[in-house]
Amino acid sequence: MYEQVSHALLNEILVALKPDIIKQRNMRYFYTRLGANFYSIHSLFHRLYGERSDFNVQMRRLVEVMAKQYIARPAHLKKLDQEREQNHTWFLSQKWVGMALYSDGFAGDLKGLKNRLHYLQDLGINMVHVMPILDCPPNESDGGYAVRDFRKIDERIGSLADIKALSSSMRKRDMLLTLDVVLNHTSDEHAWAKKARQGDKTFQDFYYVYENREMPDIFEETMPDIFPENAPGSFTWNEEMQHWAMTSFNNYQWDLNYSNPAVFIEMLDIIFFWANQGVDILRLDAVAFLWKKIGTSCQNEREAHLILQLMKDCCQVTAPGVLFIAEAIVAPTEVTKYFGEDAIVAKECEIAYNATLMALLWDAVATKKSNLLNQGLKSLPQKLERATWLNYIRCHDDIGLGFDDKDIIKSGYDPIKHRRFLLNYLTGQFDDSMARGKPFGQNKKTGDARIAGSLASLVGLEYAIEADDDAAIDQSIQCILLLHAVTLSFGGIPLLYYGDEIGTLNDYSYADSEYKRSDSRWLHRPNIDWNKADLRHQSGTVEYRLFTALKKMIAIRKEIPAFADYNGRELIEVDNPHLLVFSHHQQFSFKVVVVANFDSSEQQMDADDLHRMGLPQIHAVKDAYTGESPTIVNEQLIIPAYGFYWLIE
Ligand code: OTU
Repeated sequence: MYEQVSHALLNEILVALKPDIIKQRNMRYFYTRLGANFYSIHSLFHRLYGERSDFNVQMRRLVEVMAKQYIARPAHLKKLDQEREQNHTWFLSQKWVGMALYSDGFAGDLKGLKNRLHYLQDLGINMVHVMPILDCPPNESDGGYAVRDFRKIDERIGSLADIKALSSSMRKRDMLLTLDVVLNHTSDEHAWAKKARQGDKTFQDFYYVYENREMPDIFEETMPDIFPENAPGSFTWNEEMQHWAMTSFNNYQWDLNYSNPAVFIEMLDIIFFWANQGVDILRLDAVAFLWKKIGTSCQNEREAHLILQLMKDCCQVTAPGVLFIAEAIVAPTEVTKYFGEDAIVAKECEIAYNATLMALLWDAVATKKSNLLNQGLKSLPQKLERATWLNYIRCHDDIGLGFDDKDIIKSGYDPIKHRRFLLNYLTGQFDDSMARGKPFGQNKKTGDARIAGSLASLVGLEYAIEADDDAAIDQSIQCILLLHAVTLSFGGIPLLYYGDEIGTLNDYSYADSEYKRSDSRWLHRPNIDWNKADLRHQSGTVEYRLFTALKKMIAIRKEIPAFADYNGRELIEVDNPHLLVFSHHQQFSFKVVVVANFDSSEQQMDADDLHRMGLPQIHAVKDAYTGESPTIVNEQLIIPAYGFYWLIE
């Protein structure tokens, strides 16, 4: 019955669209895909907005946007859509290796980035997440996440023509382009917010605005502070509008109201706009926050998932080759839901940030032990088959210690004391810690705190260079490589962070800027010093040692099909608290066993263990990274300090 209703509506919509669309040829794929997805699109839209009297009008507008953007989609991208539909697990391959970078910090602007693509290619990077580039206010921009115009590029960084040139140059090099769509909020200077401020009710409905504190007070009872130091509370009074606006993040970032279908349709149109510029992957920012409900934390609500499912289904019709990354820095049990639930293929986002692994790796660095890492990974739910992780060590944000208290307890620690230890260790407050992080987002109410700092400075390289301590320099380099050896072999797309490939240290200059001073994340958003980067050609330098080793590691990863992410990873428990051991097995490819030692001294593992991991010929085993046999003494596999193996037979 319901199916018939939705079918009748589809026909009605298509008839209404006809005069405009009938002139267009090649709508065949659009119609086929719309037919295949309409039932789902209609049900989701109905679940979200079915109560409204203008439901059918909004539904028609939704299909109109899909059709118009399909017509606008360039032919070469339509061809790519078809190729990817046919090879729909293409992104699970081990050949993808990503890097996130700011185009200005990395190369001045978009033109500069295009000129530096060869550097990335040389390292082996073939997926680039270009951090936010859209028009935003010059100062109150949250590093580009407070967007003023979703269709305009920040003039300081470039133009739409530059992005087109960049994307076509990347396409020729077989590199994927990733850009952000900031779904949850706009800058308070966005045209919608300006109209809302001037009293336009239509646009006030785009946000959560209230004339008195009644609703804000109720919401704030359960909404956590995201930026407790810079922007406590979740609402901001606007003098001009004489209303409160919901601002989960900074007070100049107004939360969009997705209970209004007009907001959904506008944002979908923006997704298509960027898909049509040749972007391969869209990073959907802060997806956990998309639905607000009184009495909840306003994160991970069921409706937030429905919105993402609807976006995905609509994208399947108009630009099916485009993938979504879920940026959901949430509990391990929540994060896998952003791939989609109850579905064999991902029905929300194909890719998600693996913040769990990231935080656990930092625990292993600080404790030199792998017990919580192992425990946390055990608790990470299985994901869907057509879905994959972005595995990273550092990114432009802070390190949140978001692991589960239960896992901390199971690992033998007290949650409060252990988190305090990690914060103190990573901010260098112990004598034996060489880490140079800074606290971020300290919350006096909850005692919670996160950590900022560059990878190199966090693992002690900054300290070691200052102290002119060669052994400590060696150790820091080894630790950087160890961490990459894990993200490159875990299963999923490794995402390096720009500068880490040459050991870029903390950048303290942000303290000079009045607008950055209070946000310690700027500590690790560097401007690349290309004179230093050139030292990568000079043997013996830190830059050379890191760059050449990572380049080699990336090249080898690409040659090991077992690293493709077909959910074949198995965590292996061994009798040594410093080791992380896991294997990948796949039906038609050989097996690989990864062994990582987080301790600063050499460790051993029973070589017999390799038997049960599926590598029976112990003496025929080779480390794929060095190409040599690993050291085995008295039937013990020897793993050097901060060493790792990628063992194959
Ligand atoms: C994201 O952050 C971005 O990565 C941040 O750079 C932005 O400031 C923020 O959104 C607002 O646009 O929303 O789902 O430090 O990890 O805010 C998680 C906390 C997010 C970030 C968190 C994150």
